[in-house]
Amino acid sequence: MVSGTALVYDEEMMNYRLLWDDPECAIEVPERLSSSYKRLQDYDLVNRCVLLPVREATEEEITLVHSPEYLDVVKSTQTMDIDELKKTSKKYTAAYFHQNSYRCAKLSLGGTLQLVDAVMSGDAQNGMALIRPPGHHSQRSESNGFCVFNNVAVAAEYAKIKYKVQRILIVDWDVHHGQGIQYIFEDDPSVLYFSWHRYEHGSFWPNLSESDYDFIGKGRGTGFNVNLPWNQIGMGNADYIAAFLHVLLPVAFEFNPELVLVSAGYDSGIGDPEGRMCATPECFSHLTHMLMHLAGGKLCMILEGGYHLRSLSESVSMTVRTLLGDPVPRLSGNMTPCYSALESIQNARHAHSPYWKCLFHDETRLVQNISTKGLSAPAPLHADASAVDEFLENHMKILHPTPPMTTLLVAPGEHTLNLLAGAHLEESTATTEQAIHAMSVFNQDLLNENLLNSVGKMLPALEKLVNRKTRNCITLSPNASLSAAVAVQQVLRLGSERVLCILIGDVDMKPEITNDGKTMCLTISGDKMLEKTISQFQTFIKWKEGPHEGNSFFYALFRFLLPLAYSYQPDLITLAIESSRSIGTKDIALLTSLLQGLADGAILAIVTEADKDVIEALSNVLVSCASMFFGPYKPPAKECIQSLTQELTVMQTYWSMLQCLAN
Ligand code: X5A
Ligand code: ZN
Repeated sequence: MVSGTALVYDEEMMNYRLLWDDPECAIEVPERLSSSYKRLQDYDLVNRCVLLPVREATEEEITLVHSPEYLDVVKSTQTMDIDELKKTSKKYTAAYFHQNSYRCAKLSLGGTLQLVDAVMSGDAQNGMALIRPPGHHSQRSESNGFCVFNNVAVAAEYAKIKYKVQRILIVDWDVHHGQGIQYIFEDDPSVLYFSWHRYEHGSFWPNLSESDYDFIGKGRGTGFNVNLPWNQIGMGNADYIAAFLHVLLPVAFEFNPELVLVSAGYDSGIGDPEGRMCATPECFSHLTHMLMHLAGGKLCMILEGGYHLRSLSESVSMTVRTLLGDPVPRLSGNMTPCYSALESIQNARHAHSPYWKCLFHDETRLVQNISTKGLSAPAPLHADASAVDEFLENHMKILHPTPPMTTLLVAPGEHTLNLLAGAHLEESTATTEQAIHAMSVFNQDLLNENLLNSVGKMLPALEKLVNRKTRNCITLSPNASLSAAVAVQQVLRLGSERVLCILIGDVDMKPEITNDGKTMCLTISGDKMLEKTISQFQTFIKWKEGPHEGNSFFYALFRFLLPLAYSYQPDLITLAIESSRSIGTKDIALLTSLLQGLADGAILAIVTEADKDVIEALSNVLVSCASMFFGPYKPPAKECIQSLTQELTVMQTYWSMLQCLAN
């Protein structure tokens, strides 16, 4: 199995800077690199990565994207004096050259290609390149927006040629539109480009009409360019997560890339003077975690912008930490996307609905009158600069520390434990009296010795889970849903405040749902369901995979299950999988893995003892965070969509992350 996170860094890329007075370019400083690297060291993350040296990109590599004439211009800056450098810079927009620019741009691009080589060859699972100059604004024959060579665009062409990759996803989470990448791939269906960016109806740099949601690509590339313009500043965690769940991820899973490149700019993070957005460093953990589920985990992060040094370095650290497999921290703040964000999401979904099956199931329509149009001043931000600095200074301290063990296994009796290498076996057990007591409110007809044993073993494990002695827990039980019902009751007693309980299959027993919001219960079953949603804390969907191991489940995942979970913000998740389950092992693995973005990864998975496939799938996900491959998208059965739509209609009035329409 491929493992390891690569890190590309070389302080030589600090050897160029702006030599004259230019307020627009002054923010792009060498310290962007050193402060990010320093923070990675502080968090002891550098030691855990495989360090890759940079190299110079060759002329042949540079001209995969750039014209030889432009290469000559950049080359010629090596020997220029200040006046000539200034004059050359002024030929372009928001660009500056230094005598070392050419050398650093070659290292920046070469470093990016080193990362692609490591990930494509299997030397590393994923990685990050800390480089400058950035790349996503640079065009075939033009420097632009501090960018000299288009690192990510060249990397995509390079991967296509060297590794015969047929589908590459580029995710540009920098706050500026990477128009350079868009121009290079606008007619190319082998590269899906997604970018969100501060836009404000075109009043924000680079002020292009082709940055709007209705530019969707050209010719054969139509549908393969996804723009999500933000028309207001102040976008935060909820807006970014909603954008991923409702726009990027469904399309990306349907596209089914073989490699994911991220134009990882952090000017979209809190405190940045360019972006003026509000997303906290933890948000980048979530974005990273979600992308780790594509392309068998082949994920390359390539630094672009990011101008608030503290925010940049914290967000870079959260990204690398997540690539390494550490638990994803919980998001702070209210999980309600703002109205303007919803409008942008609605329009992007509508613009792409003819091209992607996953968007076609829903009703989509354009926003009639965009609410922010005609506004002269942007909405004011709530947080002032010193509050932001204080927040960034302290955010790591308020995160839960990483639990000492990853997985605790509760397995009564003899079991094929080799499936769960790396898990710790729960040794202690509660007394029979304690087990009987814990089960006293449940149906006594279902009680038997096996079940008592299993529950007795589970009780001490629950304490460790609630007290974060273990990140997650896998429990084998003769009756998964009954064990789940007992577990929910117990963890509430132990101090959990919001427990999300997911039941898969036909279940005997449900946890008791009180309307105090302390529990939310979600059932996925293949049968026609008699029950209808009666409360915002209880929901049922019918979902059934066809005869072939299908790949339709991610529709339910992104359209319903994850938005619901992100709205509810559980502090613990119980997952019970009955052998009567109607969804495949890959579906369960993907669901479980993505749920690790919630509740600091505190998941209790309860599986029927006989279900070897699920036990193995869960252990891959929960113990060793293995990467996964999914086939092409197969649209779900009509009745599944129907059942989901019916539940959505009710639930979205309570849980705002479910909404895809602003009006
Ligand atoms: C890479 C990047 C921003 C250029 C802004 C010019 N460039 N106003 O973030
Ligand atoms: Zn930027």
